[in-house]
Amino acid sequence: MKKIFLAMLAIAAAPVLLARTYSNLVPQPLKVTPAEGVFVMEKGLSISASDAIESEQAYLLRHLENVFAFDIDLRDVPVYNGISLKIVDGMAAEAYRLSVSSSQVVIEASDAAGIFYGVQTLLQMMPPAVYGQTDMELTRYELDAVVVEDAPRYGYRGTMLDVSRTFYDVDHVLRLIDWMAYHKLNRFHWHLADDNGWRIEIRKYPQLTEKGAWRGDDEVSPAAYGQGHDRYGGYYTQKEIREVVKYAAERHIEIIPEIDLPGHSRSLVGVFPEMACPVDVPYISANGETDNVLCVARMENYKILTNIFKEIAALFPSEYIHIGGDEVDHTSWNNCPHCQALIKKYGLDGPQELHSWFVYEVEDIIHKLGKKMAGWDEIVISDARYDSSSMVYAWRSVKSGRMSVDKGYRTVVQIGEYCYLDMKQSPAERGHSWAGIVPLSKTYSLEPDEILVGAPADSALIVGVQAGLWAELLAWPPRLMEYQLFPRLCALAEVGWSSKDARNFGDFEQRLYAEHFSRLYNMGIAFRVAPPEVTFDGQELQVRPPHPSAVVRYTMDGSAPVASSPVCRGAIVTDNPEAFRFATFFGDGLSSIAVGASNIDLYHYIEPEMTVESNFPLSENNLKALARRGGVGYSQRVLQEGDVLTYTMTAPVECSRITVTSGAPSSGMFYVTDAYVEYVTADGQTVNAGELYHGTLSFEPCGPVTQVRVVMTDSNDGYTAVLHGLSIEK
Ligand code: TNX
Repeated sequence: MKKIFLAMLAIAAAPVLLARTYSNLVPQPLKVTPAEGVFVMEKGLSISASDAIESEQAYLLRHLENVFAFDIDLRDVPVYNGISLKIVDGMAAEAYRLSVSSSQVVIEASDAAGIFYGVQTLLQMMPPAVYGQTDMELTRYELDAVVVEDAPRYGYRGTMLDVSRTFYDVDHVLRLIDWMAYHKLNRFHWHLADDNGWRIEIRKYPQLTEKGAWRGDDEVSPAAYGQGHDRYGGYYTQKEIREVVKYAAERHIEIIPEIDLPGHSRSLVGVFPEMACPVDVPYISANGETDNVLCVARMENYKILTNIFKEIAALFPSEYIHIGGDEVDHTSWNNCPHCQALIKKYGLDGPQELHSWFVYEVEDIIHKLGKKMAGWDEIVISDARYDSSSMVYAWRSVKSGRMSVDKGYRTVVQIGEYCYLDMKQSPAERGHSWAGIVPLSKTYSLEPDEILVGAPADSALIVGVQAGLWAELLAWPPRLMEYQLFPRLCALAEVGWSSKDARNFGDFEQRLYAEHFSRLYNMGIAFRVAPPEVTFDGQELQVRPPHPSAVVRYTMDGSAPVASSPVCRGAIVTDNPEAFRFATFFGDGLSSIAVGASNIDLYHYIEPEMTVESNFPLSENNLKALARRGGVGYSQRVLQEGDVLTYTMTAPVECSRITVTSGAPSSGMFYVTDAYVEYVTADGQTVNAGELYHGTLSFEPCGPVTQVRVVMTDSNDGYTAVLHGLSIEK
């Protein structure tokens, strides 16, 4: 007991006793040496910098202005009692030294990027309002004296955003670039074209954005991922792209554009169907798309790609262009006489080598434009030998990363089980789970050197790490992009920046809770807040907040807590534990998912006998499965208006609530987009229970129920719809 008490005291007391303005930096710097004294920031404060780093000087000024009531002078020569930004010789790329003494603050580096990162560290020593959301008018602020000597572990520290599946406008992208910069991330991988939207204006082919950027009933691509019958989409003009590139460069972020080929090309093939193989064999890609693969043997395609990449090369200063190369369905190639003839002509060993042949051709196009090629790790499955400058993004596994470095390629680590921020953060949350559940601790635990274990490859081939945010599940609910990115992106930033030895998850979490969450909040990010852990011990609900200072609120009626719900301040004695729900709150408006006690049944389900029928194709086994709670059935075609799924009870069922749900069990994809539910009562009444909302409807029947019908009112937007057995509560 005493030991536990002391340990608790240590956790609780440490930040109070030791907190300095430099205590909670993220990512953790290489070396922090405390010094004596404080630097007082007050009226008369100046920031000096030479012309070469004027932009960093202005950036620092803009942020400091968010907290100070007084004006700050800009100088080009250092003054006593000021902040000086200085370019000096002899430091590594991106490295900086930040010295705070009682007389001055000096940031030194050998390049502007280093100065910029020194500025970021200085901002983290300021009140979080420096990021601009909350009002602050300080007349005085004391910085604790310290020397921070810092340099990144990796030169490539990235974030990939898929803007094809969900479109993010320029404003969103610029905000993400700001958030990346605050975390010393320096590569933005812009996934600009995939099956579900072509997002970049190409002057030579205006059709690509006129048609390929939009989905909906009358568009070249039908809606996807639950967008129903809305027309949706968007694209960036070349003018906007230039603005974003410039904005990113000012924040030392390089943008690597990606056009995903030769699979994931539905938005291209939808506009130019002749770019696909001239065969009519159906296939469904890994993402549930059809007609999304380019023909390798159609030489005209390479001319079109050359024209497209020519414009892209001119827009992006990055030395790399990413050409995708992932998840190609081989069906059309296997059936295409031209592709088969090409295989024969060059003696290729099947579709995997045909894939490489395509990548060689595109690599050649990229080289002729003076750029280097990057691609997903499938491009190195075959024995192909691309140019040694080509860069591989390892995403499938640690093993595929090893394969890439073994073959001598520069490799970016974006391995799904750590880096895919579209994965769920806990089982009850939204997201994919094919690469597992990816909580914050999992992302933090990524050790890129792991891909070298058992293989004598050159560790310098690991150029860095990257977070990947795929967007097929991000259109709803609002701001899910931020929820998925943060705080996991903070963890990844630390993996990419901090030295291996400096990394400790407990310490990282402590810094997050003590200060970094407030920074994220002030950056305006709707980050994920972790729910409390709740258990029932037979008498009391035991509530463990995610961290000691977290605010947990609760309800007693099964509803999700809101900002005005009472605060939970300890254990709750109750004989009705099922009714309680808890959530963690942060600031104004951020809250976690609502949870109940994890060790009891929160709902009392009944499982009455029933039969299920449909007037659309569903297998016998699926129909049987749908007669049980938790059972799942996949429609064998796109649902249409007038399709009906009917659950018929063997005897009238008395219950308090019935919930109709749909969508793939793990991800929620392919839910029923347009339908209402009606039920029949024991006395023969038919009652309309309402429309499905994002594939779900819960209702309280007005009497014993004999039948429930799901009636489709329009066509669905996936090649299948995933239906579920009813959940019926006592
Ligand atoms: C795999 S990662 C994909 C994407 C999906 C993602 C979903 C990669 C190169 N391909 O097309 O969006 O999984 O997690």
